[in-house]
Amino acid sequence: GTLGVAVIGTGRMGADHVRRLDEVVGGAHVAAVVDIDGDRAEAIAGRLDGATAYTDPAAAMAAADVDAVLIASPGPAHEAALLEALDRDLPVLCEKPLTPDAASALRVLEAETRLGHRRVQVGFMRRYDAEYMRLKSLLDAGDFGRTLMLHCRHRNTSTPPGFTEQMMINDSVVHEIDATRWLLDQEITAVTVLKPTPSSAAPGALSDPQFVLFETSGGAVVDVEIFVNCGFGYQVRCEAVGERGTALIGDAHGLTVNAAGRWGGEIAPDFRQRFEDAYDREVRHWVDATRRGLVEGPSVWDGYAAAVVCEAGVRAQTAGTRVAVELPERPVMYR
Ligand code: ISE
Repeated sequence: GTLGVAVIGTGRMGADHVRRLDEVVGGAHVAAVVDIDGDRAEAIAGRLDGATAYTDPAAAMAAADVDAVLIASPGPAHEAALLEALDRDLPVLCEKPLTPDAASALRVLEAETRLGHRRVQVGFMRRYDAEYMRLKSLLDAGDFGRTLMLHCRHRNTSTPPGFTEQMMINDSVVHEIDATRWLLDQEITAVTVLKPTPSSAAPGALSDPQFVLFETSGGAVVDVEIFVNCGFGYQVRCEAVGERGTALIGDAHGLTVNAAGRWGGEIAPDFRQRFEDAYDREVRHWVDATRRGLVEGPSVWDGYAAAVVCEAGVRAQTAGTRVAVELPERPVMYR
């Protein structure tokens, strides 16, 4: 039969993943829908064939028809769900961030290493985006020589209520942290954050945009503009600068239009449209690997390393100075 998945959390991403498992990805079905809002879980489960609604993640994971877990609840709820799934040795796809701080990410890492085998794929979906994949192949091929710098821009139209300055690092820049580690195959060794005078469109006390700088173990420098209330759309760009060439992704994935004396393309309203293919490929890959008894893709180590860098980034936001990243040795299981 197909893989019975419990989807935990039915917010923007969770609801999108339910649709994806139900309509897009073969080989899986939604067996359980979990949300602290029971009515919301009921409403979504009611529209699917053979799905049961729960408010308690543990109860869903205990159900006989649940073979695997997709965690899409808010970051602070991830640790409990991950530990429960690892306790039951269930395969997991966990949305980023793995957890919102390094101590809790380490507890998850320890639980998986105690188990003795990988069970969790972390939802760094940019690794499944066609443009990022091409950039990665290009850099790996080595034609440009060593990569010296990455220039990244990460812009959101606007933030939902309650979006904090720390979330600019933990929820948004965490993608560039993983992309940097993955593209360069290096660790991030230091973070600096500079803040221009905030945009007048920034809500409340949010200092938006910010300029984040990484230094890496191989001597590269990476700059990230994070601008989460830019107002005009969702835009993620990355330009790699090598010794013998540069490559840029993120600009043109839709139509190019000529009209009324202008030339130009479209900008997606949010990440669900911009990275739709990446999410599809990611979830398809997870389902296929899981059905073959494999665990692939970004690991708990990647999630933990990102959490350690995030913590340094959040300190750099308030310190206003360069903060070094202290990463322990990578456990054998993740080499
Ligand atoms: C969100 O959680 C994401 O993952 C998006 O990719 C990112 O652009 C956004 O800033 C986050 O809030």
